[in-house]
Amino acid sequence: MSLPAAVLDALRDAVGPAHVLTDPDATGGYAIDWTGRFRGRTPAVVRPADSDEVARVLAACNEARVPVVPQGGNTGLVGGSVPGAGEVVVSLRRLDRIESVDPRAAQLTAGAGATIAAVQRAASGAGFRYAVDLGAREVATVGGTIATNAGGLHVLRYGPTRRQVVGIEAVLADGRTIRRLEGLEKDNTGYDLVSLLCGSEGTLAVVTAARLRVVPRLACTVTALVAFDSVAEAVDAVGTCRRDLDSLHAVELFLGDGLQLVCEHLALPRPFPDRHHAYLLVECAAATDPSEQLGDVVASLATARAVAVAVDDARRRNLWRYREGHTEAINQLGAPHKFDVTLPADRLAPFVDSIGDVVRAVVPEARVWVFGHAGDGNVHVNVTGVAPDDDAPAEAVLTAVARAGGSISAEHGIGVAKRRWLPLTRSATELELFRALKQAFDPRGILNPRVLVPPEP
Ligand code: FAD
Ligand code: 2HG
Ligand code: ZN
Repeated sequence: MSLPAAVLDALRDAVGPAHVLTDPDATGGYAIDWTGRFRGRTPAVVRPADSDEVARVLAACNEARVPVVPQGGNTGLVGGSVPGAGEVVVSLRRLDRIESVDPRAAQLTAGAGATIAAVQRAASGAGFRYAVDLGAREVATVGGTIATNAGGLHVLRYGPTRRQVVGIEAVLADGRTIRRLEGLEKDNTGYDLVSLLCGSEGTLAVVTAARLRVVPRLACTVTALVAFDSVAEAVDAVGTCRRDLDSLHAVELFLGDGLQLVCEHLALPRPFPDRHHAYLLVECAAATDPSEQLGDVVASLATARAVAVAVDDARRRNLWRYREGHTEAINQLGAPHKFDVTLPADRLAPFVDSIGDVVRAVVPEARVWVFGHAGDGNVHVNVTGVAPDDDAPAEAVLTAVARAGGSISAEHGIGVAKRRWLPLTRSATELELFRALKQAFDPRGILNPRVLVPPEP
């Protein structure tokens, strides 16, 4: 796992010797994922400062056929940012410049390494908001969220990351750069390369900057936590919220056992004196106070067993802790197997109710946790108590999802974790096109070669 001296020299030449890390003590953190499930090693972490340096780095690696893994915040949950086969890591974090918002266009330009929280702050400073929000906001980057087409908490209102991206600057494997940062909302001049790069998981090009839409900042936000006796009742309530709340901003689902775990591991007080089977976190945001509207709709839910409403920021954050704390609390049980799946709305409740048994039928010792973005039909199935390399949970969960007409990835992408199962929901013809695209963008196959695109059968 060492690099030819000429390649190391070229990398040092491109970014400066201080930004080519080779000491395992310095590179270790770049070679393990957030969950601890995916681990690798790398001969070098290269930290370019701008798109020209990225171009020089990729040209050198391409010339020598050295595979690379692009990396942003390394919060991805499918192993796509980890050098599992000794790849060079190209860290984009130094490309973190954010230009001021153009209020006439409601857009800003951000470097690939800017964090989502920094983009949110920049948007908010100009009276706008960046519509993408997720638990990893302080670390996840613009480039990483574009590469995974990240979803998050407000997809039901604003769509996923792809819908926020007006333009992209990206470097191809051979060092050539494409740049479409003019911010043209309408541009029908052929294939939409910007959209294609969203969700391409670092396999087609390295994103170096993006032109992003921002949305109006809504002055008033109110959040309710509602308890139900069954998942089916909670899912039906999602329909009522979608129909009756025009200010609906987020609808998140979690279950009684997940809440118990979060309360124990994060030392939080229980929200209600009684235990319930399913919980919905419903948030509304509008220019004028939506409390009354949300209160009326919640009061109309005959199946609601308990309700807590929060208007001020501190109390709202406390309610969100019950939902956002799931990822952190589950990780304390040991590296989980994570599945981010979408189901058609009419299959969501039966899926949530049955998936624990489906997994335990093949791995009896497994513990199964389900929570997610109920408004989008997207639930996260986390399985703990299983060895990191055991494929049985993936086989069971992803097959059940495909049978139910769902998608095996709603938001985290395919990465290395799910590549084997991509044919479950993508046809042979689609996969041939995937390979043809990969070949066109990256003929030597140096960009994230173990990620997303399955090899020829
Ligand atoms: P990384 O993890 O560094 O990389 C992810 C993928 O993108 C890899 O394949 C990598 O090679 C590629 N990549 C990274 N940067 C670039 C670039 N500049 N150009 C080309 N390819 C690149 N995800 C959601 O969708 N919704 C959520 O609600 C959500 N919540 C989360 C909460 C927590 C606590 C955690 C830990 C993760 C969560 N995630 C969520 C997953 C993760 O944050 C997202 O996948 C995010 O988009 C990853 O961004 P990153 O900068 O960390 O990318
Ligand atoms: C979330 O919605 C993230 O909180 C992470 O997508 C999900 O931990 C997970 O499985
Ligand atoms: Zn999620």
